[in-house]
Amino acid sequence: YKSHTKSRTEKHASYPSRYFVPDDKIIWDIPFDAYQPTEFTAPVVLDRNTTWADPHDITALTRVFESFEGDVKFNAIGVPLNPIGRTGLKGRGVLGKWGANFAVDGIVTTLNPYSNLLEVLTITRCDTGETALPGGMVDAGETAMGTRNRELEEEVSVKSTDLANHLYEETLASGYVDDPRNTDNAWMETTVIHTHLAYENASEMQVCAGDDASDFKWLPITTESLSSFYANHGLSLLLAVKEMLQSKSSPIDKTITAE
Ligand code: RP5
Ligand code: MG
Ligand code: MG
Repeated sequence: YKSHTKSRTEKHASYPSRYFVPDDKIIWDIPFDAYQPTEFTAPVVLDRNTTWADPHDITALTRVFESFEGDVKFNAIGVPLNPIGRTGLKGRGVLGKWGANFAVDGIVTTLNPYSNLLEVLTITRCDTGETALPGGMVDAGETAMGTRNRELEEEVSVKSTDLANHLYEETLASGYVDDPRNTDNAWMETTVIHTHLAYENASEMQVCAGDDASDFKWLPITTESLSSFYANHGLSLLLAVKEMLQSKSSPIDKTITAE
């Protein structure tokens, strides 16, 4: 199944410890009688003035629960269940929405002619200090491209006009994110948009970190760098690069690959 490791083992700085979920006890259909996850929903999520959060009383919610992972399952009292399985924590943690919390991530790549390596524009996340793709939550009524453009502007000062002359652009299959903030009842799902630029355009862009990014970096894509990303962003990046290299409209000579 989908990568579901950080959702079970890592935790946000403010989270209590997760109840240990072994590999063979992830899926809900497998009985796990001893399972007693701690309930945790961050005070900011419970605050009535937090506009981006659902009411804590789930019966007061009228919206339909949507997910890229298919029909949402519910427990006996109508609380949505993580589509991949147990995380060792119930409640919403720091996530505002019950069920799926939708985000969009932007992959911006270029081929560095000096190193002959593909490079990706990454941020350092303020919350965990990890290298990540720039991205963020979808605002009400926003399209995926709208979120991508807004988040790139907020986090790395990249404007959609900087990307207009791309050599290649593709939206990847949307789905579950193995995010350390996930719980049994609230989880991240994302849509990834990949844009590949000519080196002359990428190197001329004025990049600057802001909002929930403390730094940025054009990172060479290597086996090592892919394994150090936040959540499953390294895996998303690998799939995006593969898709680009295999596509009919690939801007890159097939003999050149990421290391
Ligand atoms: C991840 O959290 C998504 O892939 C996206 O990168 C990010 C969105 O949350 P914030 O950056 O707004 O914290 O699951
Ligand atoms: Mg953001
Ligand atoms: Mg963000």
